[in-house]
Amino acid sequence: MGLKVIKKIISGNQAISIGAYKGNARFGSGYPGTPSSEILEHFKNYPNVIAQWAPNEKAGFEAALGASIAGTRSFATMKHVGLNVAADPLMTASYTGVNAGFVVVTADDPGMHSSQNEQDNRRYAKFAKVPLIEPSDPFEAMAFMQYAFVVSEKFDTPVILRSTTRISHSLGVVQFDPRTLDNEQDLKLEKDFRKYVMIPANAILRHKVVLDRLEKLKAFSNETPINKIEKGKTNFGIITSSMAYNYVKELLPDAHVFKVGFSYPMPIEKMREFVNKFDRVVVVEELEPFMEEELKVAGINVEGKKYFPYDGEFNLDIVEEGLKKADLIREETTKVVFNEFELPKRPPALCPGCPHRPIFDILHSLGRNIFITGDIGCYTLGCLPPLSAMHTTVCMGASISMGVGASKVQSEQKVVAVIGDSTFFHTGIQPLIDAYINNANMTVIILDNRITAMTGGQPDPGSGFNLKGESVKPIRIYDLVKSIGIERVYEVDQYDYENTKKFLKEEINKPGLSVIIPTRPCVLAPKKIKETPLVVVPDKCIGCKRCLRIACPAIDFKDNKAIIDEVLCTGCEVCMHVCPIEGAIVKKEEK
Ligand SMILES: Cc1ncc(C[n+]2csc(CCOP(=O)(O)OP(=O)(O)O)c2C)c(N)n1
Repeated sequence: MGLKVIKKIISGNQAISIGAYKGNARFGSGYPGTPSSEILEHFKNYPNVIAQWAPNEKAGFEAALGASIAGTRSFATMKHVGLNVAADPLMTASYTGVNAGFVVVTADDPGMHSSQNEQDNRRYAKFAKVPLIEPSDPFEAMAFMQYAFVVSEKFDTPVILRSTTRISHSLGVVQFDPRTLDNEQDLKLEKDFRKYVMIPANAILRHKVVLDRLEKLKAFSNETPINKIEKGKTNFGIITSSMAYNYVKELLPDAHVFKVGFSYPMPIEKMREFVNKFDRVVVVEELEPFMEEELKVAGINVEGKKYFPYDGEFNLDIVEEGLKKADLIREETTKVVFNEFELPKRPPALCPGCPHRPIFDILHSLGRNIFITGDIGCYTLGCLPPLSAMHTTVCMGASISMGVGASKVQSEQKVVAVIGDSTFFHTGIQPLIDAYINNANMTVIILDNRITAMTGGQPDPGSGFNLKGESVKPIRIYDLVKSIGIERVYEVDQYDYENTKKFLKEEINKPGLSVIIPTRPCVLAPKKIKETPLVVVPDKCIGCKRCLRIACPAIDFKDNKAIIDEVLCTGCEVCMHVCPIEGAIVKKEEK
């Protein structure tokens, strides 16, 4: 009886998880971040696998590396900026190499759909001297992930698999047999002092191994079938990879295309031969001129970024425009037009009932003499008008540490750092220790909604459950902060608006370090909160618009009066507390 072949329409992220499973990976660890989060969420559903969220990407990477050395194929997932957090182990894991296959999945975000920058993580492969594999659709995402484990073991190296938002989140047909190859047993745990203990004496030797491996990888890159030439009829050639490949194929179906799947080290000799066959060769790549630079350094004459932007996500129009500039397309191509009409703009907003809202409204009302260092999470929306209560946002965990610096060098503005619970566990703890040991004069607000809301509600160490949904004893942030030695630590109920406001004002104006933890949970996860909605009593509403300044999507304004959408309202009562007129906003049942 033959094996049943499954054909499914799935996302790139689900395909990566299938590739991992088919590649016999039994351990996956990572930290959520769009567009990578769904990989582990899918992987956890396979039998006999361990899938877990780590508090940050460095911890996730190292857990997976440890599993590899202990003999189990493993992988770590993260968004592109997550690799900055895991860069420290990456650079040295290149030296140690692996035992069982070890793959680092980075999902980059060209266009910054949900990121603070659009760094091109192909550069990390060159920096760490490890191989880089790039799929261009969900089918390849599965197949290349599986292949990545083979490459990892063959060359004794971590392998980076780079996806992008468009590949991770788009759907494609993926055909696979449920459980075929790579059905090997785990390897034995490996103890090898020279290989895994990177004291200088060993690292000096291992660096030479890395350089030698790189030469072997260069040769392999010229041979691997995932670097392939698709013959065409044109007198020019195109070199492309990742999502850009799909646009090229759509716009230039007859072109000779060198499709790169193994992007570092580049298949330079194979490319040299390819380029020599044509009058002109143009490199079409999103973001950085990574391939173009490598080719030019090798003395290969190609064109590229002079026709295409260095920033933003590619789409069909952008690639077409570039190809026209390069004079490779003359006539208009026929395209499906998706956006014939302008879609209304939908600025991001905190959800109705979001427990972050009252805190930012209070901070806003405290005036101009506070400097608010912010962080990354749903609460970053507190920077937008009308709340406008955040003055910096750089990267996860930076709120507290930047606040330390700001509080040390000036005394005119009182410093308040605002950070979420998941972000606090990620990279906020050490900065808080920094604030404590250096006597920072600041207030730290840890918005403990007990979930990683921004990325879709993944559990964090304070949630009380793990990626598999099993209960675990939550870490109480209050206890953690107290254990550092900080004396002024308080939990507050921010729906008790007046008292919270009074307390925050007092604390922020006191000298020294204090930590305030608003404890209301997220209204969406893990349980959707929906209490009795509020209504406006039209006769009492004076149309002052104070309630509009809390930016709740449930509140609108018509005929000079506020109105509340009962379907959206969760009954948090914040609007009722900020309203200056007693009885103008009430619970529906009291009307
Ligand atoms: C290094 C890094 N990893 C992951 C992310 C993606 N990300 C942005 S905010 C965030 C955590 C948000 O959770 P929390 O701090 O609890 O705030 P909430 O969204 O719940 O308000 C994550 C995972 C990122 N921006 N940077």
